[in-house]
Amino acid sequence: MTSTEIELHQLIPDDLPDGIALVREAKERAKAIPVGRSKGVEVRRADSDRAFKERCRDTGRLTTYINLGYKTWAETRDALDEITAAGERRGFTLDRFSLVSDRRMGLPPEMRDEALGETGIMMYTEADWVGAARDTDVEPEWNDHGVATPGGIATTESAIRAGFGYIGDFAEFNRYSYPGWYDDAEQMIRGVQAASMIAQKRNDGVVLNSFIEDGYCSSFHDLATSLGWSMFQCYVAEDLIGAAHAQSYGSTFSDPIRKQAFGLAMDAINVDRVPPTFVHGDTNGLVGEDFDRNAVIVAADVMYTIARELKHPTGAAMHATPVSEPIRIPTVDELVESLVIVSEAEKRVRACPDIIDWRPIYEMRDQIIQGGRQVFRNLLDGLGKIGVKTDDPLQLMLATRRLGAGAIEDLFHAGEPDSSFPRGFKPLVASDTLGRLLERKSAVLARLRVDGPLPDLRDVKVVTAGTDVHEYALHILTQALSACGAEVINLGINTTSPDIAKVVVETAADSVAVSTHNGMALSLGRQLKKELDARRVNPRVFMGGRLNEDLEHQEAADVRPMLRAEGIVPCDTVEEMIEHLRHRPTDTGVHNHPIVH
Ligand code: B12
Repeated sequence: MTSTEIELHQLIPDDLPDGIALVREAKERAKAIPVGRSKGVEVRRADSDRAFKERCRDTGRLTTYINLGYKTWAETRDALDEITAAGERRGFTLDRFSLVSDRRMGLPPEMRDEALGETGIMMYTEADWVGAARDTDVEPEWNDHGVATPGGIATTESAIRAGFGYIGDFAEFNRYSYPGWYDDAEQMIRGVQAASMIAQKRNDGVVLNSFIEDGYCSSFHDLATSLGWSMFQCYVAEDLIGAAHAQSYGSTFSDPIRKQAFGLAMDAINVDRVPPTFVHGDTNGLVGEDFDRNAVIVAADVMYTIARELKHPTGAAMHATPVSEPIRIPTVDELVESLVIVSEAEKRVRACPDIIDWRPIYEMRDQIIQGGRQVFRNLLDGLGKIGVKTDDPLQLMLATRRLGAGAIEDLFHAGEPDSSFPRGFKPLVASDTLGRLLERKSAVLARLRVDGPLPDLRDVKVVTAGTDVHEYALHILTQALSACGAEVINLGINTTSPDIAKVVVETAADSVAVSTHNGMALSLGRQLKKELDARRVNPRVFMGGRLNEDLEHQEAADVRPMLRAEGIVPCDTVEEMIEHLRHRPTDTGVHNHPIVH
């Protein structure tokens, strides 16, 4: 695809309101919203969370951060109390936490009850919001399912009133979707309005937050594209909307040189020097249940970040990923362990600050910056040529959302053409995401080939779908099934059970493969079976990802046995599903072929 093949009406509907006027009006309305003050800011005798972070940056004090994904504010507060008490005993300080929310928080309040509950917190009342800001000294921030969502205006107002200093996640505008909500233009309109409300509070120290890997940056194959995209986000958030905008990164980086080089490149484009909220620990490099191995990966990762932060301070808080990350929301003990790792790592790095040779890191930083500038120019010029108004934040947000991460990188990348790479160009600085995808795909294919040629699935017609934002497994799944000759109808990420069932009928597929990660696998499986039954089709149903759910007497329970009882085949690996298909088992208790009446 080239940008000349894209027509403006595919990206921008005729009746889209003027984004510039939308910003102005939302700022005007936001004047009436009072800005709260958190207890953390008071205790630290700062004017705002941002001012506190700037002070830490300028005085060389490192701060710490955790994600907290429990169900209610009461549960979260108790966990925070336990963690801070452990800190007093074990010699660490926790400075800030993010409330990792249930995806339903992204829906307008009146739609939240209808959607399936997932992992994460629900803020039910204003008292919950005020509690998060006032019941604890630890500074709260709001990221997921906030600003850039259909329910973003209500969430943003509650967060401002309560005294949250960093409110996000602006980066989610381009990818996050919400069950039952199909109007992407309206979602972007609300996103622009919510971001503008935060922009209006700029002089009160309120910051619009982006965690770039929640958005497109977790999909790009080149770090130059990620930097160019981050420059684009700055352009929209700062230049066009007028917000103080912070961008954090880190979860998809495993290689320390790439990670620190990218961090320095992000610092170089941070012209207003707004402290990023955190540098996230590596989450993608941790695998399985070998927590000892994960602890070493986590410690090494955070040591390099600490070294970079001490040498080139940005004000970002340090985050070590809990060792149980691949499996579930961490327990309090696992969070405490992550903070002990940060505090020990800090001591060790401070004791030998010159242990790192920074030259290759600076060299890579410069390559990323140069490529990033080119991507940013390509992107704005390209959108302009299609006819998108490049000074209108709403048009830019909607157009790039409709294009998608893959097309953006295909069209506007910086590297030279090279068909041996998946996107047809050679990345200037390949991302770890690309490395991992290639590695995982070839590992799966190698395992499938172990007894000879790839299994022959030419008579299989399968609908594949992801139910949330996680895309890597779906990618590997579809590639492996296609390599075996199956006909794959891939619905992509963010699909719902009715979408899937509808396509099964339309395509007369004999199998369905669903990848789901957000902690509602049983409800989802049952809902999907119901939708299929209602349409009187009976394909084989496979599910994989994180097959857990909070049940009445057990949190994050393994629901695989219950899925089996529903006639669904739970799979830990792609190979397992292919094995089933190869042997055409009937042990699922379902017919092999759809019955369409
Ligand atoms: C990367 C990641 C993200 C990225 C996704 C980026 C992207 N572009 O895809 C980002 C940062 C955006 C993200 C967001 C969220 N994430 Co996340 N994420 C992960 C992470 C680190 C890796 C998952 C992954 O892709 N692994 C690589 C793939 C290849 O491996 P896999 O998923 O295990 O899949 C393999 C097998 O399971 C199997 N498989 C998977 N699906 C299927 C399907 C079939 C049919 C078959 C046969 C096999 C199969 O085959 C695959 C290949 O071997 C995990 C933690 C971890 N280290 O695993 C958390 C994790 C999955 N995320 C989690 C959560 C909660 C979320 C959020 C809901 C947080 C929030 N409240 O906002 C959001 C999702 C919001 C939304 N809108 O949906 C939780 C899930 C918790 C749980 N269920 O108990 C995890 C476990 C982290 C944690 N410990 O809390 N996440």
